[in-house]
Amino acid sequence: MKITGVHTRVVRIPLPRRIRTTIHDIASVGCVLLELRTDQGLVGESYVFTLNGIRIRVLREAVQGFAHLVEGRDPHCVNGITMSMWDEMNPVGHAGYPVAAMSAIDTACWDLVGKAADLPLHRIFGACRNRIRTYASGGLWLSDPIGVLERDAEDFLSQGFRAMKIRVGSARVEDDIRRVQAVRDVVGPDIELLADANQGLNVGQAVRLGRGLEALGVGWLEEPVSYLDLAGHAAVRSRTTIPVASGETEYTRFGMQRMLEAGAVDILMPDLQRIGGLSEFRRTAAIASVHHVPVSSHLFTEQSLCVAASEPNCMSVEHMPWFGVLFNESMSIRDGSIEVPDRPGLGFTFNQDAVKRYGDS
Ligand code: SMN
Ligand code: MG
Repeated sequence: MKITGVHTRVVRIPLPRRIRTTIHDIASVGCVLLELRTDQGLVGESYVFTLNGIRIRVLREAVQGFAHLVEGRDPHCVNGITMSMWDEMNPVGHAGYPVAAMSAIDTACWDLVGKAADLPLHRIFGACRNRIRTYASGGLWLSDPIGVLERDAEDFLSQGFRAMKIRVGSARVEDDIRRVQAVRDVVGPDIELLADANQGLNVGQAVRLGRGLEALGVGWLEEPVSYLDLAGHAAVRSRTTIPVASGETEYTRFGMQRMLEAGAVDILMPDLQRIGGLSEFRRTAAIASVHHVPVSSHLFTEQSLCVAASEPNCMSVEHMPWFGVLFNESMSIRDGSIEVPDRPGLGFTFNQDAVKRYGDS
């Protein structure tokens, strides 16, 4: 099988409401949808995105810019293809747009490998489960008043979730505690609550908040401080007993390795786009396993199910509903878990009506 064309389209998906975290202000997501076409008629699909569609044309160009390393090659040689991209991006560095572009191509190659074999990717990788625990992440925003938090929490329960994540990082720690307490009151003691500070705190604040959250049975404190402050992460870990989750902002297995070696995390959170694709995600899970650290995927819910179902130390996937409108297939959530689809490849294909509807170019 040979890849004959690298095709990209841009879509912009508006969010149900504008949201804020400590560092984000988001009204929409802009996606570059990638199609790798082949001489066999099979199409490999993947996407990468930017918040609010910022510099989306740069991202598209980054993907298209690798076309000459992809066209004419067999997607089964995915390691060879990613090696050439890795070498070529060396002058600009192994982070940012080039890694995102590599991620899109690597993931779409794997989609083709699965489709060519008529097998779901988790079975090609070596399956270890067919359901994976998830938590609801598309709500409980820092910009929401308590009434909205309470309504979101109820909605999540009615959708079948048994875990959910709230964004924290209010100006006063007491306000965060009150907000988490309000959600705890709605969901009761048996639902897992997680908290994400999006790097908005310093170590002292994070320690105070972490101790308060522990008392409310919160399962992890995510990105308590800057992702660059590995010593700060480690300090929060040593001064609290709440597990620290982080990793979404780092790039490639080398970035993950630095976090692990610094003792920065209890839970590692690779993001498919920033890690560099499914190949690099699998390597990262293996490296984390050497450190006895579990992995929980960041965003890219549909695309991460295959690794979550084949990497033994993957404990959960984040459920973000933003991108679901792009696909013909939807995820089934029951009793707090997502069923891993048995369809070939990634198991999710772009819905052409949605692509047209949200099309930006
Ligand atoms: C997050 C992701 C995307 C937008 C805002 C916040 C967050 C997460 O860090 O973990 O989902
Ligand atoms: Mg996060």
